[in-house]
Amino acid sequence: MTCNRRTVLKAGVAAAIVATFGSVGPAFAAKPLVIGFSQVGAESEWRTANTVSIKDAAKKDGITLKFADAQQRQENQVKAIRSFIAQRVDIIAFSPVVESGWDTVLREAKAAKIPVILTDRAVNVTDPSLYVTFIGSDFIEEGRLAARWLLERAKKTPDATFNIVELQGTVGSAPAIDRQKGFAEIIAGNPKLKIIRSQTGDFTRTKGKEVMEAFLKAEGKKINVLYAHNDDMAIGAIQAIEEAGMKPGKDILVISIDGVRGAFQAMVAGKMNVTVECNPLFGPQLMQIARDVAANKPVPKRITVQEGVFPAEVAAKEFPNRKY
Ligand code: GZL
Repeated sequence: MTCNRRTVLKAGVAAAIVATFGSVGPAFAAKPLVIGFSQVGAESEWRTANTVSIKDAAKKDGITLKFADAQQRQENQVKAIRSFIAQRVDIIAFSPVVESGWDTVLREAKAAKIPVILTDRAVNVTDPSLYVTFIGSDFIEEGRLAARWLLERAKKTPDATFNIVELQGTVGSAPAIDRQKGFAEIIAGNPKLKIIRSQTGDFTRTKGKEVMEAFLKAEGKKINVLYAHNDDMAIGAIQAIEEAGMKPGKDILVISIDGVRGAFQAMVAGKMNVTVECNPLFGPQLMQIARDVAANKPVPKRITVQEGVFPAEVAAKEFPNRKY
């Protein structure tokens, strides 16, 4: 084909594209999806891994992520969501620091026709249409799994009674409410398993240590078991137990939730007995769901993340495979 004819052909194709799409240039580079994401904070190893998973997945997927860290304060999340609405993002996603107090701002998102995806933690709202779906773990089941491990362990010493102290997560948060519920459900009515103290450590190592120090001062050697709602509080408490001259994992059994690296290191060192996995690596799932929501595809109202239980006996073998 002569150069002249090729030029004429190209001009004809370009004219056809302009006639169809109105232009040849940017129309073909579809606008990237824009997600506004409000994260609880950076309070634990789990949270850090969750943030990395979400940011990496957005980058890999060519999605523009507007990320806001709320430093564990609800008012900062409300502000971030309002800013996302003002910026007309395509999707709002967030991990609500506590369950209640979201109706007003979610109604504003609905009025602005911006779909909302919940991740990690649930909300208590009067109108479930205020969010499209919730991706996260079953915290009640995590509490049950933690208690079932203790139930099995208790069978080995049929005459012993286990006095339990409980380090709860952030007051009013879904994981704290549900991990307490699930654990209590399994030990209910069992005279050998008794919770003698329960207090929030706000999911952080520092507060976990502080509260465990108070428990030890009040109850001392009466304590047989620590049930911590996350590994960071358990790791802080382990320090307090050692400073009190007791052996964590032996004098006081340590049961925890999350399955972060620090927990596996503690189990390999014989200072923690079991951790129930709570998988933070749902960044890729979130991006896929956001694309489906943006394309008006039907999505389930509840998407549960699968996870396991890791007793100390398997920690050394499992540790190299851990991804967070
Ligand atoms: C659970 C998540 C909790 C983790 C903590 O999905 O919300 O918050 O268990 C984190 O480590 O702080």
